[in-house]
This record gives sequence, structure tokens and C-alpha cells, in this order.
Amino acid sequence: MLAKKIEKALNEQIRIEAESSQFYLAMASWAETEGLNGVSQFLYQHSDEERMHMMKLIRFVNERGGKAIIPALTQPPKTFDSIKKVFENLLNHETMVTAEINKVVDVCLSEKDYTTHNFMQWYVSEQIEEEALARTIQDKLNLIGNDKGGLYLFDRDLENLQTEEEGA
Ligand code: OFO
Repeated sequence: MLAKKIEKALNEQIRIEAESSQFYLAMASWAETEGLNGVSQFLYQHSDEERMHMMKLIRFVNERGGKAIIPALTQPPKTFDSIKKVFENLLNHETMVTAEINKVVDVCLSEKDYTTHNFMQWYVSEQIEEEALARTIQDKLNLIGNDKGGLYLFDRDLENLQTEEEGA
């Protein structure tokens, strides 16, 4: 049985993953309307991954005798200033998510819930990867600056990345 504190922390994390999914969905849709197909595919997939993160938590809470709460969603931004801004937002968002995951891990330790602590390790590793990827993309965009040709290639690279992953 989950302690109330743990259940609360996990439900908060469910909300955060749902918000992440919505946020990236808004970015993906905006990028698509800007003709950035590679970027939008990347972000659509990222949005799907966040939904999967939320689902894993929902299933865990319910399996452990708690009650998962399906959250209301806030409206994400409708437009973004630039592709650079999109990925800045993404990195900042992931940094915030990492801090939130760490808070859940802290609660697990203080409540001595080693099962949930073990379950949360998947999220700890996932955040390392997500932050690293977001930083790599940020570095690329900094190199490109305002070069339109560079942005074109960047978009194509992200498109190819998706195709490779789908083929893998
Ligand atoms: Fe769920 O990992 Fe990103 O936010």
C-alpha cells in the first residue's frame, strides 16, 4: 500500500508528465505550421514519450493500491517566437522536471518506500538522457545562429533521426 505522501508526490508527477506532453504537443504543432517537418516530428514523438511517462506512473500508483488522479490540463502557448526559443523552453522544462523527480525520490527515502524508490530510478536515468539531448540540440542551434541554410540542415537532421529510430 502506498503511503499518502508518496501517492500525493506520484500524482503530482503524473500532472507534470501530462503537462509536458501538452507543452511539447503545442511546440510540435507550431513547428509543423512553420514548415519545420523534422522539428515537428521530433516534438510529436517527444510528446508521445511524455504521455508514456505519465501512463507508467498511473499504472504504478493503481497497482500499488493507490488512486491515480487524471489531471486537468492547462493551455500551453499557441505560438513560439523562434525555433531557438522552443528548444530553450524544452531544456528549461526538462531541468524543472528533473528537480521534481528528485523531490519524489526524496519523499521515497524519507518514507522508506524502497519499492517506489526503485521504480523512480527509471525516471532519474531518463532525465539524464533528456537533458543531455536538449543540451546537444541547444548547442547546435547556437552554432547555427541566424543562418537559414543551417536551420534547414538542422531540420533535416532531426527528420533523419526520426526515420533512423523508426527503422531501428
Ligand atoms: Fe518525462 O521526461 Fe521529459 O519531461
